[in-house]
Amino acid sequence: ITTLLLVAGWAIACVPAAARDLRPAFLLTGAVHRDSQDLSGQWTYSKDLYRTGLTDINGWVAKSRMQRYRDIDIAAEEAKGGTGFFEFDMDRGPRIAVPGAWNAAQPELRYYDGLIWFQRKFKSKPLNGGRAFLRFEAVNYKAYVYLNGKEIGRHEGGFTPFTLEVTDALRAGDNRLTVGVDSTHDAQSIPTFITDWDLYGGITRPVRLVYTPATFIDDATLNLRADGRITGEVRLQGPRAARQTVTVAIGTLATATAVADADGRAVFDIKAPAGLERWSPDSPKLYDVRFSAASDTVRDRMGFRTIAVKGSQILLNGKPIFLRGISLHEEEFGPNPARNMTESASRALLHEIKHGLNGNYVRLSHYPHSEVTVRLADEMGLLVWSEIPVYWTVDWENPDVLRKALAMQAETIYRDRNRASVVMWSVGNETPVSAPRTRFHGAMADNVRALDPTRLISAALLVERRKVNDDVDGEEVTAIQDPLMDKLDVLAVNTYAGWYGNDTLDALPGLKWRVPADRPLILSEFGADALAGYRDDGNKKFTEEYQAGYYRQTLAMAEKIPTLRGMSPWILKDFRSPRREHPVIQNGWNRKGLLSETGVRKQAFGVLADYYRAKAGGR
Ligand code: GCB
Repeated sequence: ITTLLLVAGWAIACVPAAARDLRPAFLLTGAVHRDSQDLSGQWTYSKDLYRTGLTDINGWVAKSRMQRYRDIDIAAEEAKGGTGFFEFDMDRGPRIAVPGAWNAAQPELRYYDGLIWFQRKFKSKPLNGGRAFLRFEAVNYKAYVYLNGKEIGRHEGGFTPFTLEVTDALRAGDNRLTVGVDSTHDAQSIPTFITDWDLYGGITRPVRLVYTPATFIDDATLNLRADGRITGEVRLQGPRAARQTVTVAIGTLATATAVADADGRAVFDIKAPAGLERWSPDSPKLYDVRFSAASDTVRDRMGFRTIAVKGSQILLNGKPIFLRGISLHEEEFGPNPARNMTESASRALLHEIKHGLNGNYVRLSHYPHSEVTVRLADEMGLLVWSEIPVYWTVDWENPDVLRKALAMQAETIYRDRNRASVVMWSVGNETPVSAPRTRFHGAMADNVRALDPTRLISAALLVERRKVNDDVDGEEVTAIQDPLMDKLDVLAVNTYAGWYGNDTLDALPGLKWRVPADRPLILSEFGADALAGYRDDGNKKFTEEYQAGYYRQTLAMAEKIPTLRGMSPWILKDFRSPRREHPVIQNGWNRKGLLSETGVRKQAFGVLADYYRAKAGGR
């Protein structure tokens, strides 16, 4: 039924808000390791600001002349002469690199916000009784997918993968894939149109044609639990899915088998093998894990670790840990980022965190980052905070919006729950407290807990400055006044005292914090803009000296919060934001990076690196 609905309407629209099981119709876990064809490369495109390719006015405008997805050789039709005519031709359109955001591709597309059609022709191999799927890692923000002139599915949400079956629509030989991408955000999208980062429309992550046998492993997951057992599940799809024997092998350490139920679901609950090395940032051990059933095998590289909270401590593999982190947007180094996270781009960024800053943690803000980044975090040893863009303003009372958020959250969890690096799911960023908003986040937190009970839940909350008359008599304190705290494992706050507002830097270490004594707190953000190379004596905002001073004083303040268990200051590098239009300093860039957009270190980089070196015990 889900498949039928998926074809008929929006992939996310078919899931009731109350449903716990938000499993997408197909996951294709481990797709990168499967028999597949990468459709990256040069595609052609056609702008469609008035949405003529989708809008059908009485059947005539769109149908006859403007439907970019028609499977038709326009040049050949025109050569015939006669009365037929077309106002598009995807075969002869301009070229653009996929994956990548269109904003970086052409000056005329820098601030284009709307619908663009993309086309890629490709040859496929014969299926011989097998099945084929198109897997998109991300399309920002809505996608309309057609293969050989037939609609095969739609998706909403700019940062999560979706998989559409094309077994019946695919031709052995030449195929025409057309994707309409609409970057428009509105009051009901997630995020809404109000953010602090670039629009970045397009097919921003790889697209793959994946081949599977008729019965295949769609999902396979394993997790180490605190009690030392490894639990997980495998889900088969296809005519022979029921009652298959499923085998899992963890490197050469252990193998186990389980028998699938009538729905093709097999459950594992095994003792962790003796000699299993725990994954950690210091020792990011990964195992080659293989799941086999019917004639299919799925492999993954997986680490095993536990994460928990005890009192005010965060425990990794049972031991207290301090999160030495930084926040990161998905933007590669360079003056014109295209949000095209290649392995080398991502490695360069994570390398700065791990080895430049002496970090062990990264906040992947404000949305799920590329799969390549999360896999590299596993490989390089960085703990990850993962979030979806439920950010600032959201239409809290709209059940459709909640449904989108829950579906997006589920897509993220299903994508990344085999990544040892991911230790925390965040359910929101800086959303002003109100009853409808807290209900919304509460539903999200319950959803996360149901989908993945093994990881921690957090949210980046706002702090309040207020006067109190009890224990800190008459003094102003910085406090969290948010009922959402009850749903979270780790409290997190964004604080900008000394940047926004009128506090002097000298006042920061003296600010009094009042936070729960028995719960871990992390500073999910603090930061200040500085233009690389703009120097002064330290009193002027936007200079490197001011930013460095701000870091020194904020870190001094942080040292006085007894329950502080980590931080991810804002932000590793300058990033594009159309809301930042100071004509001397910003010109479309948020300058809170410790690195300039091209990777030049500002003074504050050294301040944080020294602090983290000391925290890590001088290593
Ligand atoms: C915040 C937001 C972040 C902004 C940052 C800023 O609190 O979470 O998205 O970019 O502040 O620079 O103001």
